[in-house]
Amino acid sequence: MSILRHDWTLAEVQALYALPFNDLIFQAQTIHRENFDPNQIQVSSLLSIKTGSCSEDCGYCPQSARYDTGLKSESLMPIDEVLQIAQRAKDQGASRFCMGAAWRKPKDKDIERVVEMVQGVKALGMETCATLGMLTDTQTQALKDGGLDYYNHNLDTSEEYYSEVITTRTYQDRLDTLARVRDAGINVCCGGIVGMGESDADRAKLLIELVNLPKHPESVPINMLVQVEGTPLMGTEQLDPLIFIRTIAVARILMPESRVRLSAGRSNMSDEMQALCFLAGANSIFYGDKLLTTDNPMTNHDISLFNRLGLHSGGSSYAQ
Ligand code: SAM
Ligand code: DTB
Ligand code: SF4
Repeated sequence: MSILRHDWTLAEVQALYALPFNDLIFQAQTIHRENFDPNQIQVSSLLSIKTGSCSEDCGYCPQSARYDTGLKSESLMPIDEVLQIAQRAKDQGASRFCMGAAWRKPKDKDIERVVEMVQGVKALGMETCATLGMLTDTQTQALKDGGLDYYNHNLDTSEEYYSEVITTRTYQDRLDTLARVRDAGINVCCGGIVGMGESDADRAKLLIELVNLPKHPESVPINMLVQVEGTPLMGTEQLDPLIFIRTIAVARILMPESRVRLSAGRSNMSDEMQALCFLAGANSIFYGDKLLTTDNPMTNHDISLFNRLGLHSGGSSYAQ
């Protein structure tokens, strides 16, 4: 067990980022081994249950109605279709099923349908996660009562850089939804995106925001921006992959007991880069050929990568 701190300073986090790479990875891997089985990776599968036509202006997102990305919009998927896809994901080895919807905030009648999906997915014996945008207290409670295990709601970046990327909702809106989810007793999945043109300080500040939440999020997805034609962030200068790996390592050190998820962007990463991310303390991935609307590595490829690295997805999550 590690000490869980909520008082990291910018100088301390920047000092971690500035360590020689080998020292940083050694520190992260040491902490990782104190808290987890180092060869076990949790696998989640994602499904977009409602696609596109979103009113928000998130500059990275192919699903915003404001950008012409050629994406075909789809209304809320029928429950039986969702359950068929969840069963397939389970058969392929996913332990958690995450349902994503392109909403600013759901309507109460949408929540009723999502609750039925949650109940159905749980009945298949999978953990459930949803990411539906901003929630009210009543909606959060309805999801909790329906058995939702995790809610994903990302802070995305530092508070300062946030307004460069999104103008239609505030950082505080996101913190408010996260507080509702935490207070309702649902596990929190919260992380961000790097490679959006943010500075080193912005990346450090995002991690400090996450660590300074009243409780560390149980899951911390670290996404590498997937650049999509038509979105404002298309053409952003590529982030040095070593800085991405450092971000994973710093997240591991700051949040020793959280699942750090190597999330979007794996399709553009080499096997060797992903191996370094696992060495740096990532112990969760999105599994399945699609993220929400963009490509993810083929399942066969991930199975072969796990075999080559001696990783497994089952068994105990924590170090004995
Ligand atoms: N609409 C809801 C919301 O934004 O809260 C839920 C779905 S939204 C697509 C979930 C998350 O996906 C975003 O917060 C963002 O972190 C991530 N995301 C979206 N587009 C991405 C991209 N192009 N690259 C990396 N991550 C992305
Ligand atoms: C998260 O942090 N990453 C996932 C999940 N939470 C919902 C989404 C990634 C989306 C990538 C772009 C797309 O496929 O549309
Ligand atoms: Fe809408 Fe979510 Fe995409 Fe933002 S990230 S445009 S809220 S779907």
